[in-house]
Amino acid sequence: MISSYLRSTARSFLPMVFGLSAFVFTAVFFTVSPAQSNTDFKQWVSKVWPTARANGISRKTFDQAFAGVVPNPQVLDRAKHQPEFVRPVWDYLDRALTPKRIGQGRKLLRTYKSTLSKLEKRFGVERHILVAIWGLESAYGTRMGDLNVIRSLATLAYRGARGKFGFQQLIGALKILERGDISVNKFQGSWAGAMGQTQFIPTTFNAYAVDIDGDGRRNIWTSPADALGSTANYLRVSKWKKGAPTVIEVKLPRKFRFKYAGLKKIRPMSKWVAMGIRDVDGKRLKSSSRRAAVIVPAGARGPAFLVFNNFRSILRYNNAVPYALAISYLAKQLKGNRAVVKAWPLENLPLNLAQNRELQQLLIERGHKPGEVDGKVGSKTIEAIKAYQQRKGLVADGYPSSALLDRLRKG
Ligand SMILES: [Ca+2]
Repeated sequence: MISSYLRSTARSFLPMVFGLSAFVFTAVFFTVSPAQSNTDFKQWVSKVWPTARANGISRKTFDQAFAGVVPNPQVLDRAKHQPEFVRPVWDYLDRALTPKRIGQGRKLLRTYKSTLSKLEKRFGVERHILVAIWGLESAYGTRMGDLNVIRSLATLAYRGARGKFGFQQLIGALKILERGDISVNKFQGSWAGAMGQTQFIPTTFNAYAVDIDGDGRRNIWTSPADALGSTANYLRVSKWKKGAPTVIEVKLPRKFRFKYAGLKKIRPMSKWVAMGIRDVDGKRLKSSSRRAAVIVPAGARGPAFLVFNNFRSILRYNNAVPYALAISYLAKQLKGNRAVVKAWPLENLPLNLAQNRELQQLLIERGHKPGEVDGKVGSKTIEAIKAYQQRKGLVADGYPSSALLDRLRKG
């Protein structure tokens, strides 16, 4: 998992998983007896009813949804779990862009050719991106999670550290049942309520899911047309632009100043071209007013990319740069284009959670402002690293390497 990168949107806080890894089952979770805790839970459910009713849920739907439902300890366990190690971006891409996933995607492009043509026209989103998201979210509909959605979300709302999220999604989930998009016995998803082939959370589903096959139900579980269409609709509202670039691997000039790199440092292509940025083969890029940012996800020694507005649309689906790179490159490879050219700096391993916290603490002690000491490397931490690197005359790429941590430790 790469959760230190993650601020998900379509799936909220849900970490990027390739299918469902085995749950670590905690046999003894509740400090009170299960019977007592189930009684408490029932009382809690009765307090959910007024809000549900106010949101248009019928008593019948409500009772059916909660019939036999008790808290799920597996869900709480997953919610508490914070991965200690950050997966390197190249490792993430390796797992995402397997020959198997690429091969299956190419086959499905042929199988769903007419549906995809229809979706391209209606939503203005290219087929390769839709299939790439399908491939990464649910391995093309083969790994969707088989937990009872109401049970998972009620558990999070009742006892989880993510109570507010759980409650909001629980009400969203009840609305889905009320509308009849799916029956209660087939209402399944991941531990955090990400559902079906698109892995939408209920509020995303309610806002953006669409019925493409025309049966009156928005079925992202077993209808690939509805799932692909719902993804297309979500990208459309995320301002996807058909025919526009997503990401281009580039070659930075030898003396590139890394203070210009970063997702938020958006400039027109004409500026980047004038700075001497070329495509990865060294060819001149087209100078235009199109806006882009330069990112170096593994630091100055790794590959560099120009990312465009469409890249941001993918980030709205799941706000993690490795995820957006994986989707972009899966789409490229489905199209027959090549993978990332420059070698990743494999020795440049990312720091783990505890090391990132230490790094942030040391940066604060040196007078920098990396934001909260939480082990998560966001834009504030990156900017603080850059400021420190600049002050020390280092290449200011903002990458939290172990060499950098060593240097900070020495003072
Ligand atoms: Ca349908």
